Amino acid sequence: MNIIAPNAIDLDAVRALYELPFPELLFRAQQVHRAHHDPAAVQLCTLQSIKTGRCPEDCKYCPQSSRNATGLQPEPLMDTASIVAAARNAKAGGASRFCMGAAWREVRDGAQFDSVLESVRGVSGLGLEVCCTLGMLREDQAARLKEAGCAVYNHNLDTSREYYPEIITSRTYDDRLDTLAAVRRAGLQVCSGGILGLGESTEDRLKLLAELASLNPQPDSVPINALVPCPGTPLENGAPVDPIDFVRVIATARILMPDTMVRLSAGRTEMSDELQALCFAAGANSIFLGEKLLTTPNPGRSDDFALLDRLGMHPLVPRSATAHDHAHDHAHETAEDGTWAKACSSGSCDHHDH
Ligand code: SAM
Ligand code: DTB
Ligand code: SF4
Repeated sequence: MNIIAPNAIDLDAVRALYELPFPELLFRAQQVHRAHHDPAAVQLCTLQSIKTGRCPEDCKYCPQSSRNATGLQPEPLMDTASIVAAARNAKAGGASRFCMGAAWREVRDGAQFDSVLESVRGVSGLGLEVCCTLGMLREDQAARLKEAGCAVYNHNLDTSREYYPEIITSRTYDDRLDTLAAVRRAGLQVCSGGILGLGESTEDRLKLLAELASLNPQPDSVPINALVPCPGTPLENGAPVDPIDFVRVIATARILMPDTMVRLSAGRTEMSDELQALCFAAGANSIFLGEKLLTTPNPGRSDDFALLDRLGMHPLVPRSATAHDHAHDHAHETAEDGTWAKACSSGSCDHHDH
């Protein structure tokens, strides 16, 4: 299957959006956002590193690459019971999606993959949406993940095709696109995004967005990470991304990929509440919840719930978790005045955490 759209998104069109006056860009992003999503709902995902460190890949940003002397304590593949226990905690803490990450170059058939499949079965049995990010994989492996109950596979393009070789040389951009195509063919949802702050230009960021938006179908979720500069990596002194530029990227992603979940991903510990609020206003509608990403810190759960509360926002209830679809098929729920979730604010809904 060709996953590049026949009418690939034109870079000039992406740039024209990105360069709009800020209020106009935000207005347009909000229009798209509320036509396709509940703008007050945020998907809450929890990450679990199920195999940590000693990765053979040379990703310059990554604390888990064996090429980077980061002092990270490597850990072998977690057993299924421990993973399911972590997932149960994540669910109790409010997450609806559980994402398992392994510091692997690629998935290899054998006992370790069988163990991951067993863990996927266990976690999906808890009623959580399961996402895996295990490196490159083939279609038959993706199909086995799906069969075990995995809904989504994360594999990031990370940056533009042109800038990519500055960051990773141990696998190619086309390797990444091949994995995404295999994931799609197997019927899994595609989660693919990138990192800002790798030393890339604005043009590289726009090319990344054009590349993601040209996937056919477009990714179901797009994580936008801000580099977490890790001591011992070549990017340990990476300059922080300009916050307004960051919001522009989120807004442009929202307009280009209307149905996609845009995830405000790594880097939130360095972001103010105000910046995160602007990102939500620009169309971000997903975050990682919990004190840890894979190996680096993330804002605490209670801080995040306090922020959502302060903003009058609420956790997204996944469709799979709803007994009926009265108020959850949000794409058809926009009221005449353009506001959302009227049915739920009546208090009669027992699915949203009001
Ligand atoms: N090894 C698998 C792979 O690379 O596909 C899965 C795990 S890998 C850690 C997942 C993603 O985390 C990377 O593609 C990258 O976008 C992001 N990431 C890793 N280190 C990061 C950092 N220091 N700051 C921000 N994002 C990071
Ligand atoms: C993604 O785009 N970001 C997440 C998830 N997908 C796997 C990972 C962020 C990792 C940040 C560095 C760390 O904690 O090791
Ligand atoms: Fe390995 Fe993934 Fe880190 Fe690259 S990003 S070094 S593939 S764990």
